[in-house]
Amino acid sequence: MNRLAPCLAPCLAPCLALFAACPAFAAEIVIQQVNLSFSPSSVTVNAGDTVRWVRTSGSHTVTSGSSCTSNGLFSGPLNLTFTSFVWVVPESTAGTTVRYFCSPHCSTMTGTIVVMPLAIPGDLNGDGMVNGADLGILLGAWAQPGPTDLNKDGTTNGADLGILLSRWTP
Ligand SMILES: [Ca+2]
Ligand SMILES: [Ca+2]
Ligand SMILES: [Cu+2]
Repeated sequence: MNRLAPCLAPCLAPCLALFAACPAFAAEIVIQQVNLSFSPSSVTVNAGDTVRWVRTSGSHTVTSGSSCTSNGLFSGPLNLTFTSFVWVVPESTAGTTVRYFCSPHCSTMTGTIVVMPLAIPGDLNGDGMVNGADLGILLGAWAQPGPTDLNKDGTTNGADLGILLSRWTP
């Protein structure tokens, strides 16, 4: 541990700088156009992720909306000139399902993007709200380590209760 110490400061500084730039650990999700379909046709992403559609043949579009009707969220060509299309998932879509289609083949060439809800500190059961259910989980794990130890000090105690209450869903 002591031998590592001299390395920690110089090593951590660039890491922390990177984390600041990308706090959500954004991922890139690749969807391929395969003949007259998108593959995979359904993906699950987080806000801040990048979705990249990649053309393999033909002339298509990537257009948000359903029933051949654009909803204006995104739209771009996927053809010989534009071989990929990129959409960065905005926070405004968190907790929703985004549907899209290819304009020329819109009756069958469709896909869905399930955007996970934003993580809320104190939402221990992941239902998007901080309420009595989460309080019960926290109290049930009192004086124990684990996910209820919200401030990561090694035990579940009053500090964690305070964090949970400060995030209480109105
Ligand atoms: Ca909850
Ligand atoms: Ca704690
Ligand atoms: Cu198409």
